[in-house]
Amino acid sequence: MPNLTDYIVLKLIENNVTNIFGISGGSVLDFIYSVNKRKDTVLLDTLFSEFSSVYAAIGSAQINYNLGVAFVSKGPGLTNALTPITDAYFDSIPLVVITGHSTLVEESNARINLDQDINVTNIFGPITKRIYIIDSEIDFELQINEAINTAISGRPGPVIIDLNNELTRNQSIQSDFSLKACSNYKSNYNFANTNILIDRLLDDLMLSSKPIFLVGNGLRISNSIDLFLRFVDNFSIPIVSSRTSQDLFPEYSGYIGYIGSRGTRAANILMDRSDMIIIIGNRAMYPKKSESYSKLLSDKVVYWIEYDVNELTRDVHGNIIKVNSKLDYFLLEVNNRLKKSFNTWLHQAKAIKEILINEDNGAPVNLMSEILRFENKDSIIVSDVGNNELWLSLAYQKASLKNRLIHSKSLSVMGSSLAKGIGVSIVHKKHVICCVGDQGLNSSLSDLAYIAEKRLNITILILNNMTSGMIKDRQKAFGYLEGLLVSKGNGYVCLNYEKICSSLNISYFKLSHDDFCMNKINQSYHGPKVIELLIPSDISLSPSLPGGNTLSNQLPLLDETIKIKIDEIMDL
Ligand SMILES: Cc1ncc(C[n+]2csc(CCOP(=O)(O)OP(=O)(O)O)c2C)c(N)n1
Repeated sequence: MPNLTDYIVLKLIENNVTNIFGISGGSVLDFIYSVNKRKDTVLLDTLFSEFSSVYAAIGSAQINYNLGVAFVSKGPGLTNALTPITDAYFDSIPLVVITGHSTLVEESNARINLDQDINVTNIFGPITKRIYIIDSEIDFELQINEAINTAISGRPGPVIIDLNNELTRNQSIQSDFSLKACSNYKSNYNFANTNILIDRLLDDLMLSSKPIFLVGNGLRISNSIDLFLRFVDNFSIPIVSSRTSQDLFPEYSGYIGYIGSRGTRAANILMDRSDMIIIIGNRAMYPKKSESYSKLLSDKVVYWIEYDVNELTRDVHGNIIKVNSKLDYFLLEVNNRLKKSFNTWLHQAKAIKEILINEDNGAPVNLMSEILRFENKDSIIVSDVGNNELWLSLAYQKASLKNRLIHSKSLSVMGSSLAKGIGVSIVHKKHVICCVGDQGLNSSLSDLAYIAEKRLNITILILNNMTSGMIKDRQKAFGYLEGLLVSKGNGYVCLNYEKICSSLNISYFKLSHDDFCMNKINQSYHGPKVIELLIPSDISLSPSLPGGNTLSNQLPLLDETIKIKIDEIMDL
């Protein structure tokens, strides 16, 4: 009969987990050896840090919409995992992190109660859906089932399973696999007022002539993309998204682009010109202090459809009407009851997108879009953080790519893309492109070494502007001109990636931002590859939005002839 950790592995396999990532330690040995017994079905991988291992598990979860699993040792192993666990919590990624303990760290006023250990609940409580500290075999199966169920159901997120080592060491405690009923995770969903508000929204839609959907990744998390697309065709309502959700439905012609201060012109202008906004699967996190967003929202009817009641407690702009509803329920209601179509407005939106398609580009976006097009159509693209991610978004839009694009969203962790890419590559087996800035790469060199050592089919596209570009831009905006700690000669260290690649036996190609010689790159190469794109340090981001400008007025301002064309389209 299987022992307790064997039982956990069985449950993970039942949930289609094929790869588990982590760093070994005394407190998780029983679990690891149980996984190894099932290596026909589920494999262990150990990256060079807990940070990277848990990010690999996150990547594996994001690509398959499946449960990600990681193991870390107690104490420092767990604290090293704090950033990726927080990331999974913010971005609703289903994740189980297994750890262990021999003695529980008590609460006291003392600074430390036990060497090499922490009070897990105090530190991780606020950034997990739940922590399961398992100290007894009574209800063990029930707790494991509930833990997995909690991670994947409702609004997904991370849970920690902290196993008592005496319990898992004791091989005589076994599970009979009588699959005890899972206790269902209780969602925060509550129907109060939902129907009244949907009635009101439908009334407002009848009065509206230019409604727009603003969507976000919640559509993906709730598995509602197809449903949404099916209905949206009936509604004829144009769609814009948050930047990090730009890959939700690249094939759909009614998708205009992503909004924001660094958003695409067409999406921003359409938002400005709309008279009603329906926010769906998106967190509506507009800074209350932002003049631009206040101007945008103040003359419109705005509904925010959100599943998680806790999310709705956030203080938002006064115009936003909060509707607590499941997305599928909301979409079905609107689909069944809306007796109006917005075809003219949808045509106007598409025409505006058409004439603005080339307004958001420039160096290095044009070359990036060529490189991305040149690489495999099926590649999964993983983004890092910094100016490079904003260029990547523009390049993705310019090249009309349809690839899956994984962004670092709410927590925006610099240097997380390579580890996530490793998780995607190992689980998904497809070619991965990790797009990263030089500072981001410097902080994930151990992941580069791992990719090289494992000969993973990953291309690393380095946007090397020899500076921490986003922070340098911020310094300038604050009036600090020196480039302290962010540019060469000012404390910032630039590495020679060509030499690093050569020593790691990674295929290496260099292009400068005005060098469109794509045939320098060995396209068919299967294995670790670096493309270093050299970008002058002083190229800054475009378009931008100075504080207070309406979203339509990004800089550089549009040519008068284009503005006139937009007005003509809107008058049709
Ligand atoms: C772990 C972490 N540390 C610091 C930051 C703050 N940060 C955001 S962007 C950035 C600069 C990134 O520089 P680089 O990777 O060279 O990209 P670039 O902006 O030049 O494209 C920093 C330090 C962060 N997001 N995450």
